[in-house]
Amino acid sequence: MRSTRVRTATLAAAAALLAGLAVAPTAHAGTHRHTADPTLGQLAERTGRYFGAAVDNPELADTPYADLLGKEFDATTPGNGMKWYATEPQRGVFDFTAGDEIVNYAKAKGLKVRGHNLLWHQQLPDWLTSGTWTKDELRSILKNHITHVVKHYKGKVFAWDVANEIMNEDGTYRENIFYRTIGPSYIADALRWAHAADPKVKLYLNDYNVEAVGPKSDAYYTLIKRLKADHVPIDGFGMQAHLALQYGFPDRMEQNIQRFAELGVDVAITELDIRMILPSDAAKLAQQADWYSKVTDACLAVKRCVGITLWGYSDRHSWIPAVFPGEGAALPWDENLAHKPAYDAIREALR
Ligand code: 9MR
Repeated sequence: MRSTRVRTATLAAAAALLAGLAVAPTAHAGTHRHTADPTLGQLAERTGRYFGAAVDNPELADTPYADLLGKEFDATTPGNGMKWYATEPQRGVFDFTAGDEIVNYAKAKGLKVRGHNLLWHQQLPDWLTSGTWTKDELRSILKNHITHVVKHYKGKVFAWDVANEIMNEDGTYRENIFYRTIGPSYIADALRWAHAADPKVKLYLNDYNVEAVGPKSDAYYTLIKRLKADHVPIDGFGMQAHLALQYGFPDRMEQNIQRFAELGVDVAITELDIRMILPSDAAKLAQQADWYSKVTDACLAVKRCVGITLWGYSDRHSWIPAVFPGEGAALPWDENLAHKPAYDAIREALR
């Protein structure tokens, strides 16, 4: 796969030279790219994939940031705008303001949208977490939520993270409110309800620390295999890929992507960022660049790896410093929206 791409690129360059055309230089300083250079989105499209970046609603007011996101990428994910606390703040009362704002922005910029997410143990509304529910009540609450949200975004999102972060590190089920009250059947039910509301949208399970082969990804492998055998609608597995230099590159990532593809589901890299212990320096930025290209290569090596989404794209807006004090610098653009080495590394990998 790799050597084919390299060969194709070499042939294209040779053909361009024979035709007397100048081959555009590939190195870029800052954000000043030659206007004819393809964007990350365009480079990914040439491989049949997308390259996206998540965006949170307040960031849309940062005009230079939102403009660059709209130019460079061909897909986006709302960082928070479609989560349960935002979409159903009171029981049975739906509010699509935040999600719609992102969908409208994406439409104006020509980006496609990944829906994120229909159920998660975090960012649930208080009415849901503080209530005491019977199994039947919670099933009906979950069904109603999924049905309303998926119907509202029908035709507007191409995929949904239906169930987010439902496994523990050791591969056991996370004891979230749905598991505790309903049992593990809530997962298949959620997928079936989402499919009933929009039969065309791609339905994913999504989690972090599943990029390597290990107990957590094994649990998803077993679960998806069983869901498939039971004819439950499941289309994809999302690897968030919140990586950190100090923990090492995920073991056998390409093989891991490949084994899910062989189960008959798509794989997407859904929330990629690669943090480091601050301050950053040239060596860490070089290692980060190498990792960004390794993740891109791993996705490109598997036909069913359909796209990559960064969790934001610049260190100006990133969830990391607030959650991991002393860590950050995780994205391919810096606070001033200038390219870091990771940016060129991703371009090279996509070519
Ligand atoms: O980026 C999101 C941040 O703004 C929120 O405060 C946070 C709440 O936990 O969620 C962040 O996004 C998460 C995503 O929805 C699921 N995977 C982990 C992401 C980073 O925490």
